[in-house]
Amino acid sequence: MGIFKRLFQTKKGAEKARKYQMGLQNTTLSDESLRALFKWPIKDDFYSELEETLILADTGMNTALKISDDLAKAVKKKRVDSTDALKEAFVEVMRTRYIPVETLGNHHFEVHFIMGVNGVGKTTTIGKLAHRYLAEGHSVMVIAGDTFRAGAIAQLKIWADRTGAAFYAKDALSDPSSVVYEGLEKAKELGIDKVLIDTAGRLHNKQNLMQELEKMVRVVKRFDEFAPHQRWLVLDATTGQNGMAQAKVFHEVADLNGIVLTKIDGTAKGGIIFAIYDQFSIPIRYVGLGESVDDLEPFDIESYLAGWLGESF
Ligand SMILES: Nc1nc2c(ncn2[C@@H]2O[C@H](COP(=O)(O)OP(=O)(O)O)[C@@H](O)[C@H]2O)c(=O)[nH]1
Ligand SMILES: [Mg+2]
Repeated sequence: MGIFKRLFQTKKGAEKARKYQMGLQNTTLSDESLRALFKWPIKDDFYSELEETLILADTGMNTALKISDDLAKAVKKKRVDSTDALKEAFVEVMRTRYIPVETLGNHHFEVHFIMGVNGVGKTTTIGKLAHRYLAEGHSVMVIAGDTFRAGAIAQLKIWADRTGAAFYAKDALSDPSSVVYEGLEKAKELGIDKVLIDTAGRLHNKQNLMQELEKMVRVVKRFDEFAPHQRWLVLDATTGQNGMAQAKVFHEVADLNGIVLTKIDGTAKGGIIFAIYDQFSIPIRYVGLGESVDDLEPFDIESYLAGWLGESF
């Protein structure tokens, strides 16, 4: 039985992987690249071709070299002698490199800052997350901390209505920190346990961004010294290498502890998340696979790589 078939044997695993596969249909590297490359016995120039292919998938050079080195070592060490064992070694290398061993805290009251430049999918991701958390039995409030455009507030309201999440906003151009303060007061009053805060993504002025976010952080700490618990950067997979610059700025400003990679239902491969992990150790939390409410899946490296390799199972 092939490695991916084996991995997705359980029904739940298979459903999840199929969802990725559908979302990644356009992403799948074409036959000339990864899929064709992963054949035993490997070609003489296998590792340099792998590096090129990974670079085309937006991992950047350093990360491509690291992955390729790790795989070469694993192939030797594990005495790989079949196509399937080769794929398995690749999955294992990627899992080891990019999935941190974490003990996630169990928070009663969990505040999320959802950050990123304009248009990456912050508001949409908040809607999808609200839907997911509500389905898991949590109570959820979304707060319109992006007060820069009235349209952004209205868009968040639509997601709140659609999902049934509680909603807090003030007028456009209100001070985001005061919106957050009042929103959190309301959330406490209602006994909400997951708060999702939408933020403005005006990256062109780093000083402003920093001041605004720092002020918001001070405000949430009045409610919980460990807040904001989740400081996630939303990245648009189609941005490619520019994602690295975005991660750098937001990490400096907000000490990120999660990445959400959106729009991998397009043609982009999203390899930038691995480059970002290599550089800043920020784990990948979720991937956006489309525009509707349930097109958000927890990041699952096996499913992701199955999509990359165009594997069926
Ligand atoms: N195809 C696709 N589109 C997405 C995804 N996430 C967001 N979008 C779209 O990207 C556009 C910008 O999203 P929005 O949430 O307004 O971005 P924001 O400016 O960061 O809040 C909208 O048209 C969304 O429907 C995704 O995972 N896949
Ligand atoms: Mg928005």
